[in-house]
Amino acid sequence: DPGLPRFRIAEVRKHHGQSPHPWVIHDDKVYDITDWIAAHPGGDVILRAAGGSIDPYWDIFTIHKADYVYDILAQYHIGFIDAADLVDGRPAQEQIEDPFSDDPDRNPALITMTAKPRNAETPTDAMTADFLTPNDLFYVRNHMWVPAVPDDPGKHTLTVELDDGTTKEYTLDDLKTRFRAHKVTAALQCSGNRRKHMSEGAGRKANGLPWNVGAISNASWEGVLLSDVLADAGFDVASGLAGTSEAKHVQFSGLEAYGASIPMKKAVDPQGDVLLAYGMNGQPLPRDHGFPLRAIVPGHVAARSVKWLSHITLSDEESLSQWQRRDYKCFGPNQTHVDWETAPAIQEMPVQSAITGCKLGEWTRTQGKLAQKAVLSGYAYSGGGRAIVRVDVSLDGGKSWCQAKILPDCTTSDGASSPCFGHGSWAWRRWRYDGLVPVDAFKQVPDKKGTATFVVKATDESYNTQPESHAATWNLRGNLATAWHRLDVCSDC
Ligand code: MTE
Ligand code: MO
Repeated sequence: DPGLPRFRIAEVRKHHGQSPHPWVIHDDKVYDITDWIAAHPGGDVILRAAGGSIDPYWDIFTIHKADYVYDILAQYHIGFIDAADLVDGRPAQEQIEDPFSDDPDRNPALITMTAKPRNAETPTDAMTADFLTPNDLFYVRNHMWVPAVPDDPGKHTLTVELDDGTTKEYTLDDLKTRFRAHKVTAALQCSGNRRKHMSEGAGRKANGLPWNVGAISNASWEGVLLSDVLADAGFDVASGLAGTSEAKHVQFSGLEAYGASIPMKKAVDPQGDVLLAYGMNGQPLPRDHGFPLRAIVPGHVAARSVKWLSHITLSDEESLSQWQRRDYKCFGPNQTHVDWETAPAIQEMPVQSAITGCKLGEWTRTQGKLAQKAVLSGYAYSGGGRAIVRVDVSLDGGKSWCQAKILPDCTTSDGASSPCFGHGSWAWRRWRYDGLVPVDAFKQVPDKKGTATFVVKATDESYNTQPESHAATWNLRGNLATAWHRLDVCSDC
């Protein structure tokens, strides 16, 4: 209705998220969303956009770009933006809030994939320099903006809702003072780690950020046990353990509307070490990693370790979020139009390894043949707390193999540089290999002196090992790219 009133943007701003009548702008139209909030499927995160334009948020939550969403919004249309505030029919760019304007500063050494939202890899030289990745070099995977720091972090509240609907609230101070603190050393790995290799190796582009080897990092986390908090909130942990509770899943939600869930079995497993963490490597959680509180689900895909944790809900159902139901699942290489319901959500991770360092040295002779010294390093990791038992390295493209030395991190033997906390093998293992590359492993390529292909694959304690080819495990979302890591290395190039 073109007869509706015109509003200046300054007027719309007064109808912010805490006002009694929140408004939003979409294109040049103004909507009073007061009555929509309770019905909004994404919850009251919609208030983040109130007082301004909803469009930058819908660029993040692309799920909204559907006709039915516009139809819903149309019911709340109350007016238009005054022509004085429009440029080319839209509110001027500088008048629109940037959802990412409050994101923290980052270490420039991180390899940025996308700035808004922030996605960045650990730089290769820092990958396995330390057993525990320094906090400011830990990879970052944000689907949205980083929620604002609460005025008083100790007052940040976590709401725990049991399956009978009863709720209990804990402030961060409550968690720290009323429960025993635990430390757990655990790697987090994004299910998209090495997706770039999958696309290149299979010769088919998989959808998603083209992560290299750096969407995995390792840290020591400090917090309280999820099962202790559930017990305190009134949940019968023994029934969860026995599998007799009605609640089968523990759903986590973050302040910016991200959500995911884990099976009850993992949540209450006394050896599962699921933490509500507020500390990382002896410091408070950095904002990018979930300050002031996050879930840490060791051995599982990092997508379940929900950051900026504000709600825990026990349910007979998995989280309804798109990240539980419409993403982070794998299908066959032929399945390009998928029925998401037919595959389980990724939880425990498969076995993975990568080469993160490679130095060629001087030429020498071995058994009468010329060979070049090579020093390789990298990581190996498996999910479910399964220990890495062997790392195989090949310097000739997979024809012959040797075993890398697994560094003594996490062990009690002499030379252990870092102890590990927790019941499972949740941390990554670093490996080193000193070897000789036979001269005939370097294939002569025009313009290059010679290229050899180095390969690594790891095996875990269940004798699971990595697939040889990415073609065999290619999937449309490029999840769980765990095929042998092949690295072409050029001598004297
Ligand atoms: N939690 C919230 N609230 N929002 C997010 O975007 N990303 C998930 C998980 N938890 C995410 C989240 C994904 S996909 C990954 S890989 C890890 O956080 C990344 O954790 P990190 O940024 O601390 O490395
Ligand atoms: Mo992820």
